[in-house]
Amino acid sequence: RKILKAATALITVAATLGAAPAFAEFNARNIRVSNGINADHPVGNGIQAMQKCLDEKSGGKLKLTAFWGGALGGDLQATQALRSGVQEAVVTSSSPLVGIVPALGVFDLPFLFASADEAYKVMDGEFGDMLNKKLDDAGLVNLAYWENGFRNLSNSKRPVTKWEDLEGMKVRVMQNNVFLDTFKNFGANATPMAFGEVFSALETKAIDAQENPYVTIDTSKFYEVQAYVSETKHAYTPFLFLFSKAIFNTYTADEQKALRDCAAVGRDVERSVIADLNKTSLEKIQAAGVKFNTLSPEEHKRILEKSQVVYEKHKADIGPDVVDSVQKILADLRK
Ligand code: TF8
Repeated sequence: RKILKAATALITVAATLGAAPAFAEFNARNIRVSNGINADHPVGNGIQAMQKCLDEKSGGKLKLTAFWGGALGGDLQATQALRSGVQEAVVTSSSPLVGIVPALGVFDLPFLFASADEAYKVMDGEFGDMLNKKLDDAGLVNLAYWENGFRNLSNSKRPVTKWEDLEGMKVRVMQNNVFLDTFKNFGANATPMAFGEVFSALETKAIDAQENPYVTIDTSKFYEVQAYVSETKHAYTPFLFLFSKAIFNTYTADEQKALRDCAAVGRDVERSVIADLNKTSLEKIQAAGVKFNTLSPEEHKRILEKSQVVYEKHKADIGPDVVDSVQKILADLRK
């Protein structure tokens, strides 16, 4: 009888353990998140929201520690650290990673997306999942597609109202062949350069121009060393919230799920802060004396058409199926 009693007690304990403790499957984890941009970029708001969500789900066990301004290295360097399992996470543009996953180059194609909404539908749907599989094969778990956003051109020379204005302009581009060819095709003197070097290259006039979303021109202070900003919206760049697959695989299923779910919560906050800040950032840039112009609809159409050669040139590298697939999704969305 004693044995029976003991056994029953044990079963009761086991049942209680199995049912209750919400935080049983969470271990204390310190997750370093590398960022090339600065803490006041909306990614900062996204990470705060993600942390709050993780606190609730993990009882404070999963902790994000964000590093800013490329303190842990640039996009590519940090991503390689994830692949070799020495660093947990990075928020990076997709563009510098095309050497690892060529299909990511699809996002670099000029004028691919006409609106942020189109980009969200493509990234958050099956197409985004398909690219996530390719990232996974390369040792990278993409928790969610965050936003870098629509890119605009700033320079120290002249207003750019038509593509001929770019003739001979020294434009810094990301280390990415689609961007390189897009700007070469306009007649610019395109120079690939890591993001961390851009501010001083603009300041010393080693380069004339760079292109990034308004929010980055604001938070990375490029407006201090530029005289003109032109709304070109020539490309939309996603941010990927990447996790080291080697490290992710050592986490429990609950931890993995919490990270994915909370990365989506952070994504929504980050995107909405960008939507608000786009306007405020542009106002701040103009208030600092930078002259602003948009492109006329006719010129926008002309530039878009001139850029189609870049699609032809890079389709084979990106993967013809990948390019065809995104174009089909976009055509359906535009019906
Ligand atoms: C670029 C990108 C960067 C981001 C950031 C470093 O121009 O747009 O702003 O990738 O994370 O290099």
